[in-house]
Amino acid sequence: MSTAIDELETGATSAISAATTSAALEDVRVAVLGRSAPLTLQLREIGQLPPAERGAAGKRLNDVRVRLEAALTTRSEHVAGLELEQRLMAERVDVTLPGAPVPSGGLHVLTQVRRQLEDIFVGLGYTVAEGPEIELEHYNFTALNIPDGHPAKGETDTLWVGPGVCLRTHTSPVQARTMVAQEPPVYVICPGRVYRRDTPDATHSPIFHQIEGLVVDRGITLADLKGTLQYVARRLFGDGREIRLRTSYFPFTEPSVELDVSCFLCGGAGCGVCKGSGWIEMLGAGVVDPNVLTIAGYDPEVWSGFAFGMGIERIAFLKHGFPDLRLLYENDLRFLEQFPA
Ligand code: 2NM
Repeated sequence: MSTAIDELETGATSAISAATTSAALEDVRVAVLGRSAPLTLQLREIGQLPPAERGAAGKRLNDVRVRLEAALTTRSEHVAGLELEQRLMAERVDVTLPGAPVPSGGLHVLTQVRRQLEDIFVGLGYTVAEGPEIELEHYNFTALNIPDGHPAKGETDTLWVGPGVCLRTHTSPVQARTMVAQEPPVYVICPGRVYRRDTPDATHSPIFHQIEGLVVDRGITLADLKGTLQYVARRLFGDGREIRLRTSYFPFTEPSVELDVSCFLCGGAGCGVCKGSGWIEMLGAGVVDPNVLTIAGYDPEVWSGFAFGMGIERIAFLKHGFPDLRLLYENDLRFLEQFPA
């Protein structure tokens, strides 16, 4: 019996050491110390032994049991440590790995062109002024020498909000307000959204964007306008560009001109973009009409100025050559992503 118990203990001890998972160790525990384990059965049968043998046999079996329980506890702690280590290895996170990419937005191509224009003029010493999009008739028309009955004031071109109040049809009213608010010299540009009664198509939009500029100082002439805008055209479209002025008409300037820039595609030889002329219209401009200065409270005998206005959409179109203005407003990423910034 002594030998059998020794063998049982040896076998149980090595089964305990061999278990490498807590599940396997639990199976061993049931097999070694469970209700139907040999050791348990033997302990239960001690009562059957002759009374003289009971004490020694009971102590012997119980010692084995205590040692096996201790071995199970020790092994169980070891296995728990192993399992924790395995889990930590399996669940390890490499915090140095790059994260999932987050797509980042960019500036709309109109914003890019507007800022480029602002940078050019700020570099020349101009300041940037803004004003209301809902404008008084006075600043949108009257102060700009646009008389009652002028077609631009009519229902067909202007969106009237109420009597004497409209959505501004250009950013010139910001310049009219600037003149009222400050004494010359004035070097200002006015970027912003403007509104006209137009049916949208590839080249028209009822809402578009302008940058207008105004200079008022002593001795300003058409030559200052020409030199300034030649510099701007070359900054925008490249050093090789030429400009030309064609006579035009605006109510607020006299003389008035339209400024063409030599075609960026053919360089002036004539192509599809410039429709064979070699020139592309870039903006309107002129020497500020003395009436406009007078309405603003400036003495036209002392001060003179030039002004100009351009469509930002048009400049963006001339720079990038896309086929349809409406692409600028549809927010189709396939279009917008072609102008990363
Ligand atoms: C243009 C063309 C020519 C212009 C004039 C003024 C003001 F306020 F000084 F009278 N602002 N903008 C102007 C002149 C605008 O746009 C085609």
